[in-house]
Amino acid sequence: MVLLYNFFARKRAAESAEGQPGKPGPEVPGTGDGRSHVFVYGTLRRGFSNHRFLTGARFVGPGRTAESHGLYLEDGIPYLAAGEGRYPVVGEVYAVDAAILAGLDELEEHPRVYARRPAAIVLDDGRRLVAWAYFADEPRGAPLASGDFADARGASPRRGPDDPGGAAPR
Ligand code: PCA
Repeated sequence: MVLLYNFFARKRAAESAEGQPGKPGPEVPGTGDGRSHVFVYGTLRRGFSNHRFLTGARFVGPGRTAESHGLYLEDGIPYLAAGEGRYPVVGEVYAVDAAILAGLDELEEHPRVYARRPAAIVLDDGRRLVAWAYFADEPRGAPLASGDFADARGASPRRGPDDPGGAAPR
């Protein structure tokens, strides 16, 4: 009974952290159930090379950044550049536990290559929330014409074996 109660209490907490249509979400990227929300816009997205790092994560929904940013591409790898005002950047939100988040930080070389910072997100169904996103303070390559990595010619379906930032199977 208590277990069941805890299950529903956690579920409610997660849902309330996932925002409401047109309303601003919470200020921190937590879900209220001990997990964190993360917004992914590049190789971590479904169908791309690093998606397996989200194994065990709960998919919350597709969305985009509430603010306009820049999205750069070099060698098939995208870089989110804050404050460039080009376009909202398209991606997906997941609820992740501390172990998954630590794995993502390692993969993205936070805070050296990508810095994980909160971003305001609007889900496609209209809900608004705040999620972690991997920003690049020194974006590499050239800006894309759209904020959707999937539109990019040369969006890498997988990281090459000699890419030092690549995701070796482990
Ligand atoms: N992986 C992270 C940041 C850029 C990348 O390729 C992501 O998908 O959000």
